[in-house]
Amino acid sequence: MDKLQKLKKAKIPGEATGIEVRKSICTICDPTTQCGLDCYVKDGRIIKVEGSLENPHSAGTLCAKGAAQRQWVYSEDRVRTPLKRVGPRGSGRFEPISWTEALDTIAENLQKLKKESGPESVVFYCGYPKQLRPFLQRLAFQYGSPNYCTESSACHTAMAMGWRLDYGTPAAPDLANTSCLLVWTANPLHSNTPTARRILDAKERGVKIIVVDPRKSPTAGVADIHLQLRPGTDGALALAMGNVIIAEGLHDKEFVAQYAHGFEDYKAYAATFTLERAEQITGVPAALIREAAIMYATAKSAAMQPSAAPVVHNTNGVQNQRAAAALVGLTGNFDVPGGNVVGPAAWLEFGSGFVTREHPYKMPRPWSDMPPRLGAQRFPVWTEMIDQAQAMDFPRQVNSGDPYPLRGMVAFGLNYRMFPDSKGWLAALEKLDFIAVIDPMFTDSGKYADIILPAATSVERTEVRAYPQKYVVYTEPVIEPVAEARSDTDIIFGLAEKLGLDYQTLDAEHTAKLGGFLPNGAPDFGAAFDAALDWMFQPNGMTMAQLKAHPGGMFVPDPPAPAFKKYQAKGFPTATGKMEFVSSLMEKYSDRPGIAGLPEYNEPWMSPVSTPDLAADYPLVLGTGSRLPMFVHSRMFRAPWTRSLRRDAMADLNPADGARFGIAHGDMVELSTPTGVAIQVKANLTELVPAGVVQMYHDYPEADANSLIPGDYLDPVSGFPGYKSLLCAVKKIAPSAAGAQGVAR
Ligand SMILES: Nc1nc2c(c(=O)[nH]1)N[C@H]1C(S)=C(S)[C@@H](COP(=O)(O)OP(=O)(O)OC[C@H]3O[C@@H](n4cnc5c(=O)[nH]c(N)nc54)[C@H](O)[C@@H]3O)O[C@H]1N2
Ligand SMILES: Nc1nc2c(c(=O)[nH]1)N[C@H]1C(S)=C(S)[C@@H](COP(=O)(O)OP(=O)(O)OC[C@H]3O[C@@H](n4cnc5c(=O)[nH]c(N)nc54)[C@H](O)[C@@H]3O)O[C@H]1N2
Ligand SMILES: [Mo]
Repeated sequence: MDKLQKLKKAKIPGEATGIEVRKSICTICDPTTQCGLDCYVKDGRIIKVEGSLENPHSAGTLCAKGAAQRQWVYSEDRVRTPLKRVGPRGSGRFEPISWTEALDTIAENLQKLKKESGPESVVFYCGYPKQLRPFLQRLAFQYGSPNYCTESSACHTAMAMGWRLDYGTPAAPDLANTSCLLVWTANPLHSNTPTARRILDAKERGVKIIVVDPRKSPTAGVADIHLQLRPGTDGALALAMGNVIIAEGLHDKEFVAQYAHGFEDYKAYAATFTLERAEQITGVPAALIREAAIMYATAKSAAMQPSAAPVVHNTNGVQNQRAAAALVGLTGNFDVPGGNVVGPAAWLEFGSGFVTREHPYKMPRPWSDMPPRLGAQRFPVWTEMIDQAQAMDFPRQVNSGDPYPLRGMVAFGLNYRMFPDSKGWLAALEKLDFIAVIDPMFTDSGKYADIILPAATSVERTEVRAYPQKYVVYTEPVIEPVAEARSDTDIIFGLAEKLGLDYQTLDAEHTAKLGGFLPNGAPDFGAAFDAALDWMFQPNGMTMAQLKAHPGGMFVPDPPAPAFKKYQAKGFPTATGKMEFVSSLMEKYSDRPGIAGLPEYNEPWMSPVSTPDLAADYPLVLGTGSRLPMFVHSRMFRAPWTRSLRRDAMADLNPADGARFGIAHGDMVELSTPTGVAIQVKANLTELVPAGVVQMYHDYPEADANSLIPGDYLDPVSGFPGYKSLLCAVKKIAPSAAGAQGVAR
């Protein structure tokens, strides 16, 4: 082989090989991860990807999903052109159409629905993607619909609500400076590689680590203390820890006296959670609860690492989250170095140490100017706190027409299988008069749309990301869009133009800069994107031109110096101006079941304790969706590399339960819940899950865990589903084809 061929084979970049390294961002998984991506491009195609070394967040790493980037970008399942449905809903029969026809069709239908049933009859939905959100929210509100909702109806927001009900604001763990880390609860070793690395670094520095988790997760594996609780009992555990801390006199007396509201009531309530009672409820040995409480309260500084999901994926989720978060203030760890710190929310509400004008951009009109949004009657606490509609109420409102009919949907990244009672969700979707779906992939949800538009992936579009290291990256497309794909924001700008909305008016200066290109000039959507971001980033003095000059990213210039205990001067952004052990907002709605001023503990609605009759037939606790490292919701099943890492839909079952129910590793089992629905999966016997608990990953197209969960199994505070704790039964239906293979992980 000659030298050049060798260089080409080794994919060495350079003039001779024609291989160029271009910077992008992997957006396959979630925004707190999103690793820097070095794309090796030759002849307009990505031939290899690596992690960007200079990115301080991901530090050159990529996970299995990121490494399969090319299989995602060049997937057979990509939508190649705009499509018009020609068969019945769900048939999958579509015909290619032009972009002009597609956008015109969507605009005509939206205008028609607005005229006939009001703009509120159209739902603007965004699934997993994040970058387009401020733009879509603005589009919805300018069109006049309050029904802007996202996958955050099931992710992150309820956790933030828990913190905000206590403190008025979330507070992030100061991992770099802490001496004790309480992980309540997350498993970043599977879900978030940059955070995993920081936790392992902390471990090496000698930081004490406590992990709360029903499973022996890899993160629990590095803990000094593992509190292995029964799913959904977080509130009881937290209240018992609070009780130990107060009884031992380890609480911050000055903080609770001066800066907290309702401490005496909390103290009295927590006192009912004795160690014995807590052990009975949670299954965690009393001595271990006590040891963890004392370790956390006596550490020089202690930080709590929450997650967007597991605690709040329970019917008492927000209350449980409040009880856990209350320990931070109780022990004087709120807004102090090494504790949980309050910083400004930056781009896409992701704390990066700088301020933006994102909020005014996405809220061009107040809620009071629009009809009530989805979920407003059913989830009033959510509605008072969150600038979005609660999508969990979608099936109910479609079916009842109460308080008004819903008739249309424009959805960026829609997956009906992420919602509880997924089949009911799909049935509601089918009833709409008009659906447009925008997705890079031809999906099962897309088959129900009238129009499908092909979305570009992150490597085909401009991407802007801000990281907690106060680092911002602006990336240009590294390849031409696959077939006719367009970026989500271009599609939104295009729709705004067709709808004749005054979308680009930001302020006089920026409107002038845009030269009034909308609605009559030749649209330059790239310029519109940059101008909008320039406007949003302006308070911080950072411009897109500056960012473009640093393709791998740059540190935020002159970020404000971190300040601590800001509440001493400003108070807390709550109704009382104090940290609220008793929440004023929750008290307002405390006549409703499951809502109370104190962070009360309630059993999961379905559990061996709350519904013993059901438990006689459904003896196991079902948790769904604990993250697997190779999949991310519905996305990576379609990539052969990642799918090969776990080929079959499997439910995790403790070997003791295997023995109890006569199930061997690899057997086909029927997994059913009191809904009467059952799915067929393989049994994965593993010590990862405790006896009595079954864990099933969600979003498998062939075995949909969400079809097992009732649609109204929702936390009344947030509307979040109780994905992590209900009841189920397992029954062997066929022996393993390969025979028992012993215990696997
Ligand atoms: N049972 C159970 N259910 C759960 C959970 C659980 O733990 N258990 N977790 C919940 C949580 S926390 C979350 S966040 C949700 C996630 O739920 P979803 O957000 O629905 O996640 P996905 O199905 O992966 O993504 C939706 C669609 O977005 C598309 N997409 C990807 N990138 C882009 C893009 O750049 N542009 C556009 N337009 N589309 C794109 C994908 O192709 C996919 O079709 O699931 C929730 N559902
Ligand atoms: N590889 C991969 N990474 C992902 C995702 C993915 O799908 N795949 N999804 C992304 C998204 S959308 C999110 S929201 C995050 C979630 O990130 P994480 O929260 O870190 O991940 P999970 O596995 O959902 O939950 C963490 C742990 O919660 C435990 N758990 C289950 N039920 C309960 C309970 O009732 N109480 C307590 N205290 N713990 C419980 C589980 O055993 C699990 O080990 O991950 C993100 N990262
Ligand atoms: Mo999530």
